[in-house]
Amino acid sequence: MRQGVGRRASIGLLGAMALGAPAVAQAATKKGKGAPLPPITIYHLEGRRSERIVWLMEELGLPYELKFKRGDLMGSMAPIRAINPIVPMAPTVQYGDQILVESGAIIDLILTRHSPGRLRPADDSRDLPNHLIFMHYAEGSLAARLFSDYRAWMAKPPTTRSPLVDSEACVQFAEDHLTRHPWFGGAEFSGADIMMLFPLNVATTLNIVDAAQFPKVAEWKTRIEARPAYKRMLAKARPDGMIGNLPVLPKHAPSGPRQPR
Ligand SMILES: N[C@@H](CCC(=O)N[C@@H](CS)C(=O)NCC(=O)O)C(=O)O
Repeated sequence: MRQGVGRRASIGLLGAMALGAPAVAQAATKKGKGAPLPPITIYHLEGRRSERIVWLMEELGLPYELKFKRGDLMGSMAPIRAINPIVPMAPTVQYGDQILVESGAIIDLILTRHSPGRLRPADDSRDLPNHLIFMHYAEGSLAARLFSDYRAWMAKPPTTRSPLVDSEACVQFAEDHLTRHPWFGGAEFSGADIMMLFPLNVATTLNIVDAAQFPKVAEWKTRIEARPAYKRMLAKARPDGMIGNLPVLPKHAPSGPRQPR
């Protein structure tokens, strides 16, 4: 079933291709129609990172097809393995005749090519570095360290935190940013917020960090959960709530003395 508001026919009438080089650079910071969107199919696992792409498309009002087997993560993985056997993971997105992976790259592609000026600070703004940092921090540092800490804990419950891999410090970086800015991209909601929600939810729901220590993150989550597009994503992509949860860590990890890195 196709989701979204079916705007494909109305987008991309001019696009950037008709413009000269300087105008293209300028147009990239303005709201515009962007290039025509090819057919998009999002291969999805409920409650997992593929929600980011569903949420993005709902925020932008762009059409997409959503594929998953309700209540069955293994069943949802089967078509992913069929089209993406080497690195089967969610999201995997069919984009015209191309297969896309990496949620950050997919979001970046859709924003820059198909939704210029939306959910991304202007090229010449002070907020663009914030947006880019958190677009990449979400997977490159935060998710990587959270899952590393989580797996280390499950293998051998620690007595003190690792000096090299420290989830608390990673979430604190996010908390500190939110004391200075309302959103991860700075002044306005952006793709960086979409990227950051999954690892921050992992951090607190699996008890990798103590949610009570990060009130700004909690307040940001409340604002995220009030967004109509986020609610539409939940209704379509997580119709029965979370399924297949990983075990929650038994108690909050005791913090050891922090070592120089
Ligand atoms: N960095 C990738 C990570 C994708 C990823 O690992 N997705 C998980 C679900 S959240 C997955 O598909 N895991 C498959 C498996 O564990 O078999 C991204 O951001 O898209």
